[in-house]
Amino acid sequence: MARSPLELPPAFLPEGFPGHVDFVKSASKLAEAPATSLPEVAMCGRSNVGKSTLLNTLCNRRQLARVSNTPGRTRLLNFFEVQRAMMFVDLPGFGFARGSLAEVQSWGETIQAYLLDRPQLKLTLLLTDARRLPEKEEQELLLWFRQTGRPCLGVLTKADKVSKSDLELRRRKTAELLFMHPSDVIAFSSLSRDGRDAIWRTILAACGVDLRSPPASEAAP
Ligand SMILES: Nc1nc2c(ncn2[C@@H]2O[C@H](COP(=O)(O)OP(=O)(O)O)[C@@H](O)[C@H]2O)c(=O)[nH]1
Ligand SMILES: [Mg+2]
Repeated sequence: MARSPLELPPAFLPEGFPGHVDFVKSASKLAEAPATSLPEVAMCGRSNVGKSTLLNTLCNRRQLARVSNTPGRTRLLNFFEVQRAMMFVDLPGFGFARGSLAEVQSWGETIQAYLLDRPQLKLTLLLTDARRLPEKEEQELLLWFRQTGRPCLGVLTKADKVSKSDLELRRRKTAELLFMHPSDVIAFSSLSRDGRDAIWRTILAACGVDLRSPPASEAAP
């Protein structure tokens, strides 16, 4: 099978990383996204799949999820600055036909506009629940997203909810159903933190961030 585009050299990951994480803002449309050029990583998936929890675990924080799970913010794009080196973007969850049809379409358009037109987007994490295989909605999103030519990493959330042997089968089947290379789907659990470092290494490589060198803003002039 062809080599996965995400199979990059392992990135250096220091103990206790990341030290700084700040909520920047919520945006209801692309035009409201923060005007920075930091590389961005988006968390995409159904409501309740574990997007905010993944963001929390990656950042070793508890209250970040509170920000993205605040009523009124769950339908917005929430931007977090990480280590002054990159942005994490918690996207609104899809798959809930709550609200009017016009509202649902408008969130879909906002998400698609962001995924398609945001130049600094370096990696999209597509989350699916380990207990259920991807459905038409996720497959359609992936087929559409592949046409953009942008990199995507699959994350199988709540890995602690299925047995170890079942998990590996589900990981491979998920990759197949999402038209992805098997090594581009990582199983993750917020309880055991399994998968956290592998996801981080992919993020750092995709963002071109090497933690051995200081961020550009702190480098000597
Ligand atoms: N057991 C377990 N529960 C999880 C995991 N990730 C998320 N959850 C739970 O799933 C629910 C939804 O998570 P949340 O992050 O709010 O999902 P979001 O709507 O995609 O942001 C919460 O009750 C989380 O505690 C996980 O890895 N393991
Ligand atoms: Mg959330």
